[in-house]
Amino acid sequence: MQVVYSPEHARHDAEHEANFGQRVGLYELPIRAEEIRAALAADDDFTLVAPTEHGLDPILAVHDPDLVAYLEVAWRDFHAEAPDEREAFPDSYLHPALREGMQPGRAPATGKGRIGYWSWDTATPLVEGTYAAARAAVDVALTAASLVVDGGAPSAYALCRPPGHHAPRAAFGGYCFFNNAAIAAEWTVRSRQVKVTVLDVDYHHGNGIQQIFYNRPDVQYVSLHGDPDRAYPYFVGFADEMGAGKGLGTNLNLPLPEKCDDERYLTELERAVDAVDRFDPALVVVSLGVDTYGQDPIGDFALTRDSYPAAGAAVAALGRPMLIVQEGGYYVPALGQNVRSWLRGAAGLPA
Ligand code: SP5
Ligand code: ZN
Repeated sequence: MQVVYSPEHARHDAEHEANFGQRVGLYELPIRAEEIRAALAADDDFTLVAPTEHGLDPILAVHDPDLVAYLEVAWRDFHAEAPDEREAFPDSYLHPALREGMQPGRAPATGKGRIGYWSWDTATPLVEGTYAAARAAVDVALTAASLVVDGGAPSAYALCRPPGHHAPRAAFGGYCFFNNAAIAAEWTVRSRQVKVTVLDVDYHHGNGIQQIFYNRPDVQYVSLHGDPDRAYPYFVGFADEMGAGKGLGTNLNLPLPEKCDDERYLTELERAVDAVDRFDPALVVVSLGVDTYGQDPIGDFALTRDSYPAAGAAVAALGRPMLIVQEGGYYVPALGQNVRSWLRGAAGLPA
C-alpha cells in the first residue's frame, strides 16, 4: 500500500492544551506522525511517497473562505499583540447565546480577540508553522485520494497531521484546522460525479465532517464513537442525527459505551459497513483514529491490537476503493503498530 507523507507536519509543534482549565501537555504531537512513518517504513508492504501541491481550490470547496484567510494570517495577527506567547489560544468564544436576538456575530478585524471567533475548543493551539502544516496535510490527503481515484490503486493511506475531522466548514478545533477527509471526499465527488462515504472510526465523533455534509445526498457520513453524553466533542454525534433536507438518511451515528471491547466494536462496525454498502459509494474514505485503543490517554474504549486487522479487513470486504486518512491516536508507544495493523488488514495482508 502507498503511504503519502510530508515532513511539513512537524511545523505544527505546539506544546500545551487546556483541559477543564488546566494547562497540560498537548496530546497531538509531531512524534505521532513520526512513529507511524517509522512503523510503515520498516514494513516492505508499504511504500512512502511525497505529496504534490493541490492549491487552495479544494479547501475552498469545503471551508468558509474567511476561515481559510484567517488561518493564513492567524499567527502573525496574534503574535503582533502577544509577542511573548509561543502558542495562540483564545480567551473568549462566540457562544450562540451572547448575541441571541441580535445581528449575527462577526470577528474583530485583528488581534487577540479574533481567534475566539474561529476556534471552538480550548485544546487547539496555533503556532507559527500551523498553517503550513495544515496545508501540507490537505495535500497529503488529496495526493492519496488521487492514487485511488485516478491511479486505480485499491487503497492508499494519507498520513495526515494535523488531523481534520473535528473542523466544520467555518471553525477550527479538536486539534484540527482543515478537514482533510472531507476535502478529499468533496474533491472526489466533484471531479468524478460519484457518491462517497466517509466512515469514521476515530474514538471521537467527527463533528466537522458531519456538519459539512449534513444536507448532502451524495456524501454519506457514518461514525462509531464514544457517546457524546460523556465524550468529546459533547454537542454533536448523537444517534438521532440522521441528516437533513436532501441529506436525510445519509448520516449514521453509532455512539458506544465506555470500555467498549473488540467484540462489541466489531459487531457495531458490521452495522456501519452494511449501511455503507447500502449507500453504494464509489469511494470509501476512512477517518482512521486509533484512540480507540485500550491504553489511549484520552479515549475510554478497551480495544486491543487484535481488533485493528479485523477492522481493516471488515471495511475492505466492501470491495470498494478505499482512502484511509489519519485522524487521532495518542498512545505513542503503540501508535505505529496499531495503524500498521489496521492498514495490513485493509490491504488483505496477514496480520
Ligand atoms: C483528532 C482527535 O482525536 N481529536 C481529539 C480532540 C480531543 N480534545 C480534547 C481532549 C480532552 C482530554 N481529556 C483528558 C482526559 C484525561 N484522562
Ligand atoms: Zn479522536
